[in-house]
Amino acid sequence: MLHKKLAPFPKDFLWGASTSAYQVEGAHLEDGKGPSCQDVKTVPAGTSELDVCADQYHRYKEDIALMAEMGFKTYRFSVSWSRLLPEGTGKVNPKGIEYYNNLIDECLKYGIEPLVTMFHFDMPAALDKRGSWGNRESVDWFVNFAKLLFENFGDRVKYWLTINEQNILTLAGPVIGTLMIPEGCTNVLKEIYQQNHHMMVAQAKAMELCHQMLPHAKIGPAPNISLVYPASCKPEDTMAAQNFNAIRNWLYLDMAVYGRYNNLVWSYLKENDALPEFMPGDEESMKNAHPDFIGFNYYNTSTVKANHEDEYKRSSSEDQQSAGKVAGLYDSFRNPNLTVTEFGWEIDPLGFRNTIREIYSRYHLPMIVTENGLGAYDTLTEDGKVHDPYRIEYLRQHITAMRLAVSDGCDMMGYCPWSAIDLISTHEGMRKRYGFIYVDRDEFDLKTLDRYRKDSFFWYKKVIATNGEDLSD
Ligand code: BGP
Repeated sequence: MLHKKLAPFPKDFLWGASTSAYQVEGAHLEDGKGPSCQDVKTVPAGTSELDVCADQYHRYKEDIALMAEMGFKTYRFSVSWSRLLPEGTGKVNPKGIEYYNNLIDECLKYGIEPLVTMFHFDMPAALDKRGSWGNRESVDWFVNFAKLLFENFGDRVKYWLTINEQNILTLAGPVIGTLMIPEGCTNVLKEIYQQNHHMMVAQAKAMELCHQMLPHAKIGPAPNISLVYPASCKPEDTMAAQNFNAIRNWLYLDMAVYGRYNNLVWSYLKENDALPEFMPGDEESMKNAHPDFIGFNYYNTSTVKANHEDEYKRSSSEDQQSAGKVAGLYDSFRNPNLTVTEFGWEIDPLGFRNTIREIYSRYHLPMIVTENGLGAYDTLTEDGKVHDPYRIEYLRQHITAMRLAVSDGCDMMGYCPWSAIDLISTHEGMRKRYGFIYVDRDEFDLKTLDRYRKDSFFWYKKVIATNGEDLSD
C-alpha cells in the first residue's frame, strides 16, 4: 500500500528500549537474592556466566542517566522474581523491594515511564525444584508474586507486561534454559502444553488482579510475534503457514485477548493426546481477563513449506527464532529473499509492517513493540567510540516500516528495541551485543565495565527528539 503522505507517530509515543533482569543486572546472589533457573543452568560452552552481566544492579543511576540523555520516554525492564522472593513464595527480601523502588524512582526522576515485565525467563530455582510451570501451583505462585508487585510498585508503575515470550518458552524452552520436563515423562507434548496452560491461566489472573488493584494501570502480554510466510503459492504451503502461525503466534494472542484456545492448535493437541487439563474456574479466568494493549517482540519472520509425513513428529529448533519442524504440519524453509545478521537471523523490515498489520486486524488493540534489534559484534576504538552503522541501518528500516504501519491505520503506542545497553544474550554470550550503550567487558574478562555511547546512541537520540521524523545519519 502506497502512502503519499505518512501519518506521524502519535505525539505521546513511548520511545525507549528494553532489558531483562537476569541478562543485565548481575549481583546474582547479592543482598539476599535467591538463585533463578538462569543462575543454576549450565551456560553454553564459551559463553559467560550470568553472575555479573552489565552490572546494572550497581550502576543503574549511570544507566538511567544515559537513557535520559537519549531522551527515553520509557524503559522496559523486568523484575527478578527471586530477588523479591528468594524462595519464589513466602519471605520477601526487603533489599529486593528497595532496589526496584530505587530503579523506578530513578526513571521517574527523568520523566521516564517504567514499563515492567513481571516474568522474563527467570523462574526462581526453588520453584524449579518444585516443578516450575509444570506444577499446577505455579498459577498461585505467579499471582502471589503479581500481588506483591502491584502492592509495592503500583503507585508509580502504569504499564505492566505479564510473561515475556511465553510462545518461545513453550516452543524453544531448552534453547533459553527454561524448560523443565520431569524425568520419565512419556508424553512430552502434553507436558509442554500443560505448562503453557498454567502460564495462560496465571497471566489471565494477573491481568484481572491488576485491573482490580490498579484501576488506572495498563497491562498486556509480551509474546514474540512474527508472521509466517508460505514458501510458495502452492495451497498446501499456505496451509503449512496457517498451521505454524497458529502454533507460534495466534494461540498466545487469541488466549490473551479472547480467552479461548486457537482451534487449529486445539485440534493438533487433541490428535496427539496432548490436550491440557483444565481446573474448575480456568475457563472463566481466561474469559475475564482483558489486556489493555498488546506488547510484542519482533526480530524476523519465518517461512515454512508443507510437510506430508503422515505422523506428527516435532524436531527442536536450534535457536529461538527458527521454525524447526513438525512433520505432518510444516517444515522450516530458508527464505531466499532475506539477508541474515552475523548471527544468522533473517532481517525482514517489511515483515515487521506485515506483522503489525496482521496483529491489528485480528485484535484491534493498541500495540507496543517490546523488543526488536540487531545482535552484532561491536568494537570499541582506542578513542572510546563504537561505530555501529549496521545497527543504525537495521533500526532505521524497522522504524520506517513501523511508520508505514501507522500510516496503514495501525494503533502503535511505543517502540522499545532490544536492548538499551549491552547485556548477555540468551545463549550466545556477551559477544552478541544489541545495546545503544557499550559495556566494556568481554566474555570472561570483566575489564572496567565502563559505559560508552555508540554511534547508534546519538542517532536514536535524534530519532526520539524528532518523534521519529528524522532517521538520517
Ligand atoms: C528474545 C528475548 C530476550 C533477548 C532477545 C535476543 O527472545 O526475550 O531475552 O535476549 O531475544 O535474543 P538473543 O539474546 O538470543 O540474541
